[in-house]
Amino acid sequence: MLNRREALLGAATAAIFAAGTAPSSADTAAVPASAPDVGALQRQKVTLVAPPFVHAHDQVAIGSPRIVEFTMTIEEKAVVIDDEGTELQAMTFDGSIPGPMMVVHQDDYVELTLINPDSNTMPHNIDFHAATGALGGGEFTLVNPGEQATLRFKATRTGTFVYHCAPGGPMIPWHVVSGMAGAIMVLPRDGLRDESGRSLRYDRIYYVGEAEFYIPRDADGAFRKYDSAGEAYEDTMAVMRGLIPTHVVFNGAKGALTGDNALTANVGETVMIVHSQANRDTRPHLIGGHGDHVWEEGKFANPPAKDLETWFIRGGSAGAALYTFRQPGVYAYVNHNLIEAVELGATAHFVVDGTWNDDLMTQVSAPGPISMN
Ligand SMILES: [Cu+2]
Repeated sequence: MLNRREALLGAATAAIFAAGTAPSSADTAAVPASAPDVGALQRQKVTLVAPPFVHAHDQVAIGSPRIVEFTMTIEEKAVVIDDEGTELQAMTFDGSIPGPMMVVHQDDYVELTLINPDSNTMPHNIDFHAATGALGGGEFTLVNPGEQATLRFKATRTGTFVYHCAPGGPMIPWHVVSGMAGAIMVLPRDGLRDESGRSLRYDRIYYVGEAEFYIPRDADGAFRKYDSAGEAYEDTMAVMRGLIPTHVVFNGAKGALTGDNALTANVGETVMIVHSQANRDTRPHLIGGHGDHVWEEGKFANPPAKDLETWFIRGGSAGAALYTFRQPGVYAYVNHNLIEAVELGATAHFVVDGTWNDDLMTQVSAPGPISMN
């Protein structure tokens, strides 16, 4: 029997299956006690949208648990990750970094078809932290170029969870820091609740996927460009082993969520921000605002923390924060390691419309000469 560590160290998939950690479909059929009667369940096909946006969904579930069908296509491609034209030989779920966010309700079944077109060069898979068993689904979804696989798992636990590619050994961190991570949110069937059990709702939801990149430099210190991910592999691994990223960004590139791409809201609206980091710790902070209700670990079974100034997202997890904007203006939403925010790229902007509240803040006197009396 292989354990997770052996699998992470690069055991061949064939060996994993041979060791019997995961039953074949034939085995499953022979164990009716654990086989779900999903044939009777309603099916819902959801088309995913690129972050920071999230597909339309109900906050309170309508009806009984269903099978929610998603499809993601893996794309290996070069992407520009800053305003200096630096290139990452990226690997992506559905073409975006992070991959698209999925939303279901507790006890729904997630049915994901993962497509690896033959234009790609590498095997990929998906490990859902929301799922139970078989390396989070990684064992059932390892697809070579030209293949697809479909995984179904029951979303038994509520919360926001990371998913990421985990094809074995050093491929695992390399694929993750090349862009292959995203998030899924499993809502309680009756919606979100505060610490006293009162219902909470959001008017808007945004998905901020933080990622860090390790771009090799040439002898002159300039970022190197490569023709393919494979060609970049060895140099990139050398930078990765130093653990100092060259870029720490939200949604795939420095500036991806600022300027024309800023997130928007109105005064009085409650915004849900889901923030994931698949590989490294981070600490979101909304400059000039707060986290009214924050599930740092992203797990809705636990009561939310209140009035947070900065919250902590553990590497390998996704957290969720609710904030009702009280003032108009431009808010920076940052990783409050400010070096990472300002120098390495981890900054987003919220542009908020509405009427200024003088009671909350006012400029009593504008900057001027120092008065000596
Ligand atoms: Cu991959």
